[in-house]
Amino acid sequence: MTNLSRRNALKNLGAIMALPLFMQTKLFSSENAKKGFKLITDGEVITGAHWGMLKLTIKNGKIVKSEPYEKISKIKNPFLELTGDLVYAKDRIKYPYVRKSYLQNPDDPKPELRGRDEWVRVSYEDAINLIAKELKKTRKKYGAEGVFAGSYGWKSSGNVQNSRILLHRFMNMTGGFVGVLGDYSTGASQFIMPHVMGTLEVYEQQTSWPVVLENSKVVVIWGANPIVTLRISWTVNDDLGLKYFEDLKKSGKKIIFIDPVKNETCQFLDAEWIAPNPNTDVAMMLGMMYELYNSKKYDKEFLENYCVGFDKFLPYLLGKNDETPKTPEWAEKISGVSAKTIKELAHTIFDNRTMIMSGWGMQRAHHGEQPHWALATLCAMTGQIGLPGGGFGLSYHYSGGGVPTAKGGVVGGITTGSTNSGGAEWLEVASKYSFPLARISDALLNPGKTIDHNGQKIAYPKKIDFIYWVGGNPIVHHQDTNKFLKAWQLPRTIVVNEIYWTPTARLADIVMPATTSYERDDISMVGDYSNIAIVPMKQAVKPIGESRNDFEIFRDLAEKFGVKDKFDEGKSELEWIESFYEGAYKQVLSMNLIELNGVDMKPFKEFWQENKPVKFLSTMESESYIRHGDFREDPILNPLGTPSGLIEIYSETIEKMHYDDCKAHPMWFEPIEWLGMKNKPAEFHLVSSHPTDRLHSQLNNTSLREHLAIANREPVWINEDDAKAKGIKNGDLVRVFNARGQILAGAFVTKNIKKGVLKLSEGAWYDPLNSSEENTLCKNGSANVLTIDIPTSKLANGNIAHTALANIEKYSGEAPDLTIFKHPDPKA
Ligand code: PGD
Repeated sequence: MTNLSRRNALKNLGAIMALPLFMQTKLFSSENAKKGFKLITDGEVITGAHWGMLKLTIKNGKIVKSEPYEKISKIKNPFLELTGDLVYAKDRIKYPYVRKSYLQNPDDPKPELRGRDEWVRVSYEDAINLIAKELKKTRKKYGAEGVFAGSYGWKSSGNVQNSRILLHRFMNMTGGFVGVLGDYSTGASQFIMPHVMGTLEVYEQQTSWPVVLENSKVVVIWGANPIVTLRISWTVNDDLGLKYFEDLKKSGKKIIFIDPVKNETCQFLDAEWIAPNPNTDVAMMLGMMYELYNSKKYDKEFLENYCVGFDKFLPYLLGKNDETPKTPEWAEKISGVSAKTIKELAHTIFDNRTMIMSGWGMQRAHHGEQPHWALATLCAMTGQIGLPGGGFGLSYHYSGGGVPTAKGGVVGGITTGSTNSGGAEWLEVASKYSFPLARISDALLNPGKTIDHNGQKIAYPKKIDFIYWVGGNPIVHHQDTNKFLKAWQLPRTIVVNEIYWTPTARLADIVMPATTSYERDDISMVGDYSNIAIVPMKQAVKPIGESRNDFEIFRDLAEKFGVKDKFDEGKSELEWIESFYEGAYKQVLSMNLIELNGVDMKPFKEFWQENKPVKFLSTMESESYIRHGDFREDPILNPLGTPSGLIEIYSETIEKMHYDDCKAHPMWFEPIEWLGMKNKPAEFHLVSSHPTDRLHSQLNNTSLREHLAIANREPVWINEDDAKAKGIKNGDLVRVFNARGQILAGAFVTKNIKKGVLKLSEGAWYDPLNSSEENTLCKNGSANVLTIDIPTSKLANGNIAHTALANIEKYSGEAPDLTIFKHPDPKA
């Protein structure tokens, strides 16, 4: 931002500050703050979402059409057409609401009535005052330790309206909060892989697709569904990940697919399907390693020069200490995959240049630290890590991993403001009390408890009395919903900024109406790994009802704490966007890319007015990128970030932790529930994969649900033989249940799932039949009602969503109506 525009902004602010808060907010969201840019009421607006760049057609100020700005792959992405559904959804939260008992007496708010109490509509100003007052009260009584604002979730794209960061920014500047460690996606791998490979691996650029397409002879996709998951990205989807999977299909390479479910990707690629029992991949990998060792097909030189600890792992593999050699026959008994197939697979990946692309589902399981560690060990034995098209990659299924990175400008984003805005001390508080995200129920139910985590001891906060959640849906995303609901009753205050009346919003005390990203201005990069473009995310329509941008809500709250100036640094939302854009523009100018690469990038005003993305080109270097290629070339000059600088098959760091559930080398551990266990508590293994027709729980309230629901519920996949044995027919309403809970679902009878396995995607909105009754039936089919809430191990404390047994039966009762998509305020 130029000095002049900053001075002007400050001058304007001086005048604005004299106005009452309500009017200030109005002014900020009005044309004045838009520096002369007008809302397009008839025409086209370009914007972006997790599912890609969008072209919206606007008529009379309403969105009448939503389509891809451009489509690179031929794989259809129906999410791109749903913008109208999202903006004009019947269950939009249009006004601030407070739960009646909370409003009557915030000191005795009857938390047990959450989800059942009446909602009272209040003015925006009253809601802001109430949040500020109660937050101050909590902080005074319990300090930063009393306020949880870890607030995890996939929110919406956009670098300014990043709701979680804005929440943290506000909390940091006003007294601190309890945060979290890790995430749900890669809770186990992001803690184990730094011990093994020295980096997270799960969020790193992969060997580039052109290198894979040119060099890999075989591609193994192990536990992933890229055709589905690549329809979304954390920033704005570049569609290139899908395009490369199309190229893979066309290449005619041998593709092997390992998954209990023959999912959309396996079907699309027409791949060879190997179906292990859920949670038994490590046993399969060990069987393959045994076979390689036994047939002397392993790269001794690689193990000696690039790895440590194979010698210490070998006795385990050969069964020297536990009298259990991990033979393919041993693996067959556990995984249900024949020893013959395991042996063949081992030879195939050794004899051919093979890229093993693994998803993250297998690490969202009990002992989820083991699969990716075992995979790294297997690939170390083949000696292909760091070779073109060989080794393993843990991010090809996510946000376009492997799509070559472009050379261009990168737009910045709003920060937590902790370093330059006087928040450092609070950051310390936040980090002191932060706990592993997936332990949230445990932390609420066991205040002050000390747990082990990655070699450290962590004490939970002594009293979390205030929760502020934005951009996430924890009632749906967290494991063991019935347990979580008990934990959720403990804090005195729960505030949620939401767009829709999600299950989480319904279980709050104060609900702030948030705009969708189509009702506000923002900016984003396109392609998490490719950085292929900058997309203007221009406001398309006026905010619905009294909904506000998260930026406004937190700025107005900051005002109540006297830190508005620190919060917004004197800039309007558009000026923040401008400053981020200008940063990227400077980078492009300094690299002379306009002349050298023909990049069409102009100063901000023209860019914003032009309403089209700025595109960048990938480089030769990024197209030929080989993950760990430099390490392979010279492990002394380019060591890994592990203590030894090498791949740690045996980790002395982990050995020193003395954990019983994660030892110093990869191992097979029996999960707490699985098909091979004695005295199974239920008959089927339930996997709760990421959904085909949603982004987690987002889009469940759109017309897409109506097309894809079965019996008006979440579909549950069941093998045709299992269905026959249970008297279940395709389309039947079924009850899926275990000791933790029960849900209704619609049966999808198919041969594309292994016998004994059920698939129910995560993210269906929790819809209790009778919320005052314990373990009540979820009418819509939320998978987490059935999952287990224990940690992967003491090392990572990740979630174990994919470890759960459940029963299934045809539902004979009368089908109850769904209520979760209806507006809770009859007057609204
Ligand atoms: P979303 O549905 O994306 O799920 O859990 P997550 O909470 O991220 O929730 C985002 C919410 O943010 C939505 O309700 C949306 O309306 C709201 N929102 C969107 N934009 C904005 C905004 O601008 N402002 C505000 N205030 N709100 C906004 C996902 C989580 O689920 C993840 S990441 C994973 S990997 C886990 N996966 C599994 C799994 O595999 N299996 C099971 N059983 N459970 C899982 N849970 C986890």
